[in-house]
Amino acid sequence: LKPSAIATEPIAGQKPGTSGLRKPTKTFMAAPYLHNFVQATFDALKATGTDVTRGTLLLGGDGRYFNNDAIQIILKIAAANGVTRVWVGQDGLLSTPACSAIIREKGPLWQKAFGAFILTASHNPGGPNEDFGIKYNCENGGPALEALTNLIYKNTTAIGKYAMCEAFPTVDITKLGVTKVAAADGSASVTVEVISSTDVHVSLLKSIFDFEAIKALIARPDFTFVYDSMSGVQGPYAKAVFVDELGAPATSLLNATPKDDFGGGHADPNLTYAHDLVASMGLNSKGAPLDPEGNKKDAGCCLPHGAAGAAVPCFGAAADGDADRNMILGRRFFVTPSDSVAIIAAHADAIPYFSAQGGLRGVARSMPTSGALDLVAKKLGLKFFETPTGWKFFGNLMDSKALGGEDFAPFICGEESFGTGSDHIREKDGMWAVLAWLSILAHYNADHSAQFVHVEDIVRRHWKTYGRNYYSRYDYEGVDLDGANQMMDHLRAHFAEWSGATVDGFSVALADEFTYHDPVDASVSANQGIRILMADGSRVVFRLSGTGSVGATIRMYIEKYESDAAKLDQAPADALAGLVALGLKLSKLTEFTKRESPTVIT
Ligand code: VG1
Ligand code: CO
Repeated sequence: LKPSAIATEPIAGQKPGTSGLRKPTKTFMAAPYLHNFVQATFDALKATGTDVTRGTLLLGGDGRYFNNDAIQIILKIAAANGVTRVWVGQDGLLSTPACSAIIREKGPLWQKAFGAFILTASHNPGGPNEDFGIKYNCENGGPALEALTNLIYKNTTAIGKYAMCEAFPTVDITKLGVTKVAAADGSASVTVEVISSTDVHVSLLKSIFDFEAIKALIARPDFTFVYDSMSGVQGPYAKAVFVDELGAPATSLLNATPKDDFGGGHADPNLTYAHDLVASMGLNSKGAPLDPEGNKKDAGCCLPHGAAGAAVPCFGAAADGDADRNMILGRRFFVTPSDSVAIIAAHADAIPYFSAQGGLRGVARSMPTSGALDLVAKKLGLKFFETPTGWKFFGNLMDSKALGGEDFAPFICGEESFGTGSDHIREKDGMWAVLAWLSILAHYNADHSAQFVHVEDIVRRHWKTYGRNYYSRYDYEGVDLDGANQMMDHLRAHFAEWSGATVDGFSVALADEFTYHDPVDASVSANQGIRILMADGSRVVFRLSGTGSVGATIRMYIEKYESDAAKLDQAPADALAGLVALGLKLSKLTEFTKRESPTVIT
């Protein structure tokens, strides 16, 4: 346990983005890239008063290439920095929501985790030629706030040495159990415990949802569903929840064995990347039914007429690499993430966690997420917040009471990027969202002899009540950074003149750059996206992604609100065409980036 001080030099570009530091795997594998970042984090923790010698450090990742080597390296650095207890997920696996749950729930006070290193680049592809990532979560279970990530970054720019116990043994992380490593003179010791990856999170979910009701739904002979873990970390959780707890057949699970390259796929649950699932739910990559007449032909719940004549399940869902995202599909029906969070909020009483606390009190969405949630908040009289992109901003709202402010809990929040969750943890939770939808389905279908109420029926009913927020996101991935910055500067230089003007027939109420004033800690986050807001509530928003690892990704978000009952059934692409054209014209996107079309439309 003798720490060595190893000389190192700053490495440029170690600035955590929207959710941690993500870079090509090869960059991370080249020592001391990971070492510098981990040491910079420990230095930041010490400088901000976290005593890492007490409590436990949690360690695990989404199983991507380099996951387990990184764990052994971090163990050596943690030991040298005075950490005395570590929990490691079995096989090195821990989903992002499970980490948040374990930090919050596991252990008696003296053992409680003070934080976690989560090894993931989330929805970015994995493998030796793809991306790796690391992020630090704090003792509330949420991602480190900007004050801490800025300090970590600052430390990486000035680092001169890192500490490492080079003789620390390689710990077998495949078997549950405790390894105690003691100094030769007995003066110090480090306890590494390999823990179940799934237990804590699954018990938490069982305390939130009515598993018996969901079990009864799944047991219906006419109910079928598929869940695609996309070869990410969700597989073991999906087995534990759906098969072991809810009695679903193992054949309901797709890609449920974690792979270090996610099977060569892009573990991002959307209409483009989850193509197999999407096709098996009877949909094309635009979210439109492959057989538009299919649902009318099918009586009861789930009968044939899917892709290639296969049976189309009643319900489908998918997770991303680190299992914090979700995609919700009905039979031949795609639920936009913005609608999903609004509909879950509107049905919160179908979930015991909320009904037992006297009902939902607060909701929040990220700025680019559609206004569907706002309408629910208004109607139900809920506290409502609009935050910048990234889950860390929701945490302060959930913790408001603990921080001496108002109590907004119980709380639901979501992002357009397939992220949904509540204040049961401080990360988005892919499994939670799916169980929320199954709870809603169980609620509508408690009478097993009645006509089955589908996901599509529930969503259409919602639109009838609240109106429909047509929504789409255009992603331009891997564009030249200079071009992307020039485009944003061009928008910045011009939005003032569009405010209040009529542009191409659109009446622009306000065009600005979103700045967030955190109502809890009064921190200010500027430059959170340029928005062009129309008088009728329609919007076009531009942002640069903060999760890419090379070049830039431009995101253009388009939204149109429609309350006319006769116009609720348009193809989103048609409903949004005028706004897309306006956004492309005002931003001069093609001129600045030379891109004629987006990489992905979600
Ligand atoms: C993207 C999404 C954002 C999400 C973030 C992390 O960020 O837009 O909503 O919170 O990814 O998700 P950006 O900066 O690239 O737009 V995950 O599942 O990759 O941790
Ligand atoms: Co993720």
